Amino acid sequence: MANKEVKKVVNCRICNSKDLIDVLDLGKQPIPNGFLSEKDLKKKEKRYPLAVVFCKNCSLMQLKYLINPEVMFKNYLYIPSASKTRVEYFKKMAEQVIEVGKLKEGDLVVDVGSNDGSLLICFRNLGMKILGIDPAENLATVAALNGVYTEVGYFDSQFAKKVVKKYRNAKAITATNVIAHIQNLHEVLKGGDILLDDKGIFVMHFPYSMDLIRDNLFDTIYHEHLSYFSIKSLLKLAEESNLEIFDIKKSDLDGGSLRVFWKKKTYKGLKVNTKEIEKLLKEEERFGLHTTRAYKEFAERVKRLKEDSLRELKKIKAKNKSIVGYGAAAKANVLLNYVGIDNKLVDYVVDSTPYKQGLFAPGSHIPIFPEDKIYETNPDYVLIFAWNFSKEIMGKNKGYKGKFIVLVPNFKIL
Ligand code: DWN
Repeated sequence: MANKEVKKVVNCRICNSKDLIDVLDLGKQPIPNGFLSEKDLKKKEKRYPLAVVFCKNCSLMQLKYLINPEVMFKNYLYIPSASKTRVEYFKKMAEQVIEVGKLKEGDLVVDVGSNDGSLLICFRNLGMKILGIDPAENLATVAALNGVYTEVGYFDSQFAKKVVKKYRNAKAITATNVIAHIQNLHEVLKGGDILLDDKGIFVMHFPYSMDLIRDNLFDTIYHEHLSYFSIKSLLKLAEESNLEIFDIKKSDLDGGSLRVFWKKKTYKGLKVNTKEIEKLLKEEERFGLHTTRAYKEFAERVKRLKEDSLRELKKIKAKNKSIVGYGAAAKANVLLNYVGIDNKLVDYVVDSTPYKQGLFAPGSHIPIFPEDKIYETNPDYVLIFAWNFSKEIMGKNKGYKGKFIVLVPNFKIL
């Protein structure tokens, strides 16, 4: 590879197969959370290839090209606490983990990819001891302000050994929207096995590939997300591990996610919900999620979505109407760059994250403002980029008199 920061994937990260089929190419894009300052705008922006392949053997959809995680995660601007809906989910997740894992007051919960500590705070409020693990130095500082201590680094078996030595085994490990960020999944499970108490549970939460494929959620494909999990691929991943999946629950967060519950194979205090897991696997088979056809059709729909969206937005502009964006999400940047939307079509984007305000979206260079800006300029249309939070966004902006639009799963005026 000419660019040393980019590595082409040759073997499937779960089953090692070379039978990887091209699915969708989203072109060369800047990293999705690579927001720019005014000074940065003068510099040449780095772009990296963004494409996905599908493993015919285990049905894991995955990125075709990987970039160095340090480029993406060392200084990270995304925080979950900017969205009320997500924090509500975290509260419920903490309650569920405590119930399923039969946790008691004072038990240790370790969150991998703990970010600003939002999930751990929910556990602390329920009487647990907490510890965060995250590679983002800037977020460890933010978490500390929330009273959450973070061990800075990437979670693997070595890191797990260090944590056990310094603290103790965890009664629960959580990992929300981070497993897809990690290159060596077998190492994550090894680390889980080391860190977990013999009667502990490891709970992972991430977007579900079946929802992504069915509903055209192509903008969740980006450099940070190396894997797009099907249940078939997860079961394959579990084969080599000392951990096993004992339950899987679906969640409607982010357009559809899975919550996957793991425990040590040796721990018999929790029953494996074989019936539910087999039911979910059958649903995938019925849908065709393990066939190349589903991915080819998805790619066709995404290409149409791009053409339709651009045409509709240009029609609006031709009538001299103004359009602004809502939610400078990572997925917003994928959509902007793939569809080819720039600051001539969208005047600005508003976002509740203080760290993003005053910056510019990578690639499109659209400026980011606090949410109130829409009441200053009263745009004709607000394009909701954070479609996963449409309800929350429309709910809190009842005073806005124009129209809301979404482009995913298809162009729609709401
Ligand atoms: O996995 C990941 C997910 C969970 O979070 C990441 N790799 C990165 C990130 O992706 P994202 O940026 O697409 O996530 P969100 O949570 O969908 O982003 C929503 C954005 O919208 C945030 O920047 C906050 C913003 N927002 C807002 O400005 N006002 C959100 C709501 C609900 C609002 O009312």
